[in-house]
Amino acid sequence: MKRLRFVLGDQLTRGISSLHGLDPLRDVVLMVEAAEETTYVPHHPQKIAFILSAMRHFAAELRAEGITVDYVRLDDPRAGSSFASELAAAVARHAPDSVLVTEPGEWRVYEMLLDLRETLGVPLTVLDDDRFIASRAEFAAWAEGRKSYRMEFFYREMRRKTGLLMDGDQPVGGQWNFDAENRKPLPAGAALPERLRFPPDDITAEILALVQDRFAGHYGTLEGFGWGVTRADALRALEEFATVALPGFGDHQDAMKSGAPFLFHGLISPYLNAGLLTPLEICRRAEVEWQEGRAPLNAVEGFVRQVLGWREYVRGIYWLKMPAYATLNALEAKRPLPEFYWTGETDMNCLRQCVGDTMRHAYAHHIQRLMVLGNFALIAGLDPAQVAAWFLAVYADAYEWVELPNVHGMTLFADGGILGSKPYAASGAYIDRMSDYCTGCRYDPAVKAGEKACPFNPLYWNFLIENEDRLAGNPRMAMPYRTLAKMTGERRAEIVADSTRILAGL
Ligand code: FAD
Ligand code: DLZ
Ligand code: SF4
Repeated sequence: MKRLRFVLGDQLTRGISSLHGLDPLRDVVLMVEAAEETTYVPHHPQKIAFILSAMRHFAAELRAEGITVDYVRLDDPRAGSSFASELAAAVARHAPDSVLVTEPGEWRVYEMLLDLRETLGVPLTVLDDDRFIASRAEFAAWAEGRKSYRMEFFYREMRRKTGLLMDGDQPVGGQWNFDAENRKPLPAGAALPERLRFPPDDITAEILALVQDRFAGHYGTLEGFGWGVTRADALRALEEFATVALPGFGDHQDAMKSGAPFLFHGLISPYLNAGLLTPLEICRRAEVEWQEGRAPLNAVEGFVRQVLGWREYVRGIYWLKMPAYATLNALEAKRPLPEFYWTGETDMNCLRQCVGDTMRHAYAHHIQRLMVLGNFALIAGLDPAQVAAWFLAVYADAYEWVELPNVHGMTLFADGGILGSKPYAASGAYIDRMSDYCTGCRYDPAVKAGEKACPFNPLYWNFLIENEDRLAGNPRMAMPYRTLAKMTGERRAEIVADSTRILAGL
């Protein structure tokens, strides 16, 4: 029985289900650098370089084991343009008895595989992706019959299932969640850890030249590319995070600082999402740091909650609600994405800093994404589809299964509350409290109206005014709506006038 095993660019795990039971004497592994995948959104060049280099390294590791890998390069003259055309061509080349592939991370690719089943001429089996802690079926069973889904309850199930940070059936430390301790700003002059970056080897250097040649027009710079591209690199990055940054991860998880996007964050999402690390192993590694007394519980629980809770939860929501989820727009937001998301050219320093970090590193940490880039998109009423396309393009870790629920659910409330219970809207005061951005800004977060006012201030209240019918009844929005109700008609008119001027200037 000869099997063709198709491995996608975010499935670079030796234990992936499509490689189970591989027979090196008969089977062929197919990997494809596909033009369509590199261009379906204008990916950041560092994202393309990371994926292609990691793919080439993984293929080399498989070959070193004696496995036959049919690897189609982007610059290969025989290369077609898409997964579909390359898979069909590979079936013609190898005449396998069947094709195996692990379920992909994007609906678009999943549909393509289902369509191919009809036309490929050999049986194609789509296998579960067992790298996730909860399978799609398990999440669907958890969601079944619930009036609302909330991450916190799902997370507790995952803690019980894995035994992570558990003492019998109770959470260690007597509490499931230490989030309240994880909101401290960075003290002035705080020492930050130097973070590990990886100098390109020969394979990566070749890829960087290819990407520079083909994708120079894409947003973002290749200069200073420092991502690891192998499992060994990713394990080094994990060790560095666990020993150097994890102890500070909890306290300063929400802090932001000019020119310092990495702070105490993991910098591991590209590795995790591409398969170079698995979620369970990184949670267990973090747990050891707490068990050995080297990292506090609020840091380790905070980290584990992101991976075991949020990451699994958003994936569950994605597969439960797609394909309709991509078209939801509960707040009927329609404004086009402003050009400054692509250029960084804006007087709002927080946005300039976060777009700049994104362009330089294909990375920004969670609060930069949620409370600056995302918050502005929410309160300015930007079109969710355009915002989602931007987030999918610009980060090295972006795949639709994780990006879309974060954008449509967590950030823009475009899903009307499927993923979270309220929109994370905030005024300039939040950004001022959690960052040093406002000191370098031409606007003032303490000024509420007029030309000098931080644009986030009027836009925040304008957002509440514009969405009063939709949001005023939400119990978690009661406090701001009570404040809004106390405002005079003149103050409301001033907010609307300032917001109209700001939005017209976008
Ligand atoms: P850390 O801060 O060190 O967190 C550890 C890990 O927890 C991350 O590596 C990640 O795997 C996981 N995690 C944390 N928060 C989330 C979350 N909300 N959803 C899923 N996993 C989470 N993450 C992606 O992996 N890909 C994306 O395309 C993506 N798009 C996002 C878009 C928006 C608008 C927002 C608000 C968040 C998005 N996130 C995305 C989640 C989060 O911002 C990144 O996972 C995180 O910044 C990655 O950096 P890190 O590895 O240093 O994370
Ligand atoms: C994002 C991406 C890019 C840029 N290039 C490739 C590629 O050339 N080959 C490949 O197999 N995968 C690539 N990917 C990832 C896919 O676009 C897609 O997101 C995942 O395969 C979905 O699971
Ligand atoms: Fe951003 Fe407003 Fe602060 Fe300027 S003043 S950095 S626009 S929050």
